Amino acid sequence: MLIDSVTLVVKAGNGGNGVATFRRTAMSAKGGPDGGNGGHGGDVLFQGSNNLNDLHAFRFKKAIRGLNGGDGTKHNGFGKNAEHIIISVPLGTRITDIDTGKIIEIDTVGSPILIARGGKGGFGNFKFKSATNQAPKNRELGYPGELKNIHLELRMIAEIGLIGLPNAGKSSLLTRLTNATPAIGAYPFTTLTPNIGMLGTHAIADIPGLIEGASKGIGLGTKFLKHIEKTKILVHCIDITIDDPLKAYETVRKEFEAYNPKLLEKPEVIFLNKTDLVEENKVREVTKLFEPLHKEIYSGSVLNEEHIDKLKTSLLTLL
Ligand SMILES: Nc1nc2c(ncn2[C@@H]2O[C@H](COP(=O)(O)OP(=O)(O)OP(=O)(O)O)[C@@H](O)[C@H]2O)c(=O)[nH]1
Ligand SMILES: [Mg+2]
Repeated sequence: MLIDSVTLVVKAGNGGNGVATFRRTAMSAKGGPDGGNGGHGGDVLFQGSNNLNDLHAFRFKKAIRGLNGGDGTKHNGFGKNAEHIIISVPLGTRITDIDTGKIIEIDTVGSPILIARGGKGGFGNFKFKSATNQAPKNRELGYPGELKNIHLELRMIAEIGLIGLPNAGKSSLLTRLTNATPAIGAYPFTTLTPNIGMLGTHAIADIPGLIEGASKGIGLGTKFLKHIEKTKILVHCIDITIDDPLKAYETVRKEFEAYNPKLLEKPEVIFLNKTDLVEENKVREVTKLFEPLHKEIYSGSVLNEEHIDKLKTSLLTLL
């Protein structure tokens, strides 16, 4: 299953404590202050990665903790600054700060982005020495690292989106175009969350079926349509065995329009599926119905290797 939404606590490392110590040597029984400063706590940063497909890695994670800075030592020894932690997330991850609402989109493999800053180290007593106070006993504790409550949501950047009514054969098609192994069932809403597969280096997303009224929350609603906002091509799967294939097409398009009319402008390939179940006549007839749309139309069966290869080639060419 694709894990596309997680909530996490991110706690940066605390600063190390400053210490209060005094020089004690054979020569000076009452030396001056020599307590060193604490080291800085480690930051927690997030960075986009090409090698991750989902938020799987965070499935059982509740919190990410940065490393604490080291405490200061005598002889004005400074505590060690903690190393920063860099967390990899897939491209297309949206990070929302739950408390402030601030949103960061990770869309490139760029430099790491700071999410929680480590705490400053505390000053040791050496730092407090002044003309009027030659033997300060005070020192600072380290400052706490920042704590952020965040929500990670994957807005997947699949290049191809498989769309259509429930039971049209989207998941079946995904298994034939890619190495993915989603559930396939002879009933609507087999797919409840998007599946993803790779055709070479191109990600293809199988989107749960849409039905009339999806934009009003009927069926699974349109919450998964966010996954196709950034796709380059849509493959609209249509079950050729149903009574009114053109109406099936229009139903899905209407829901797109209600969700985000921009989706209607995406290049769309029409795949009339399950041709093995009907007469050749019927295939010709239905294809004619779709011709006025001036889209690329393919017809075939997911059970037919030749048909799938043809579709594959044309998708790769389009990309
Ligand atoms: N005979 C035949 N059956 C097909 C073909 N494609 C899909 N099916 C069958 O149609 C049914 C639905 O297929 P799925 O791939 O689960 O359909 P889906 O569009 O992913 O459905 P949802 O996940 O419910 O939206 C399954 O029983 C498939 O075996 C085809 O080309 N020929
Ligand atoms: Mg499915």
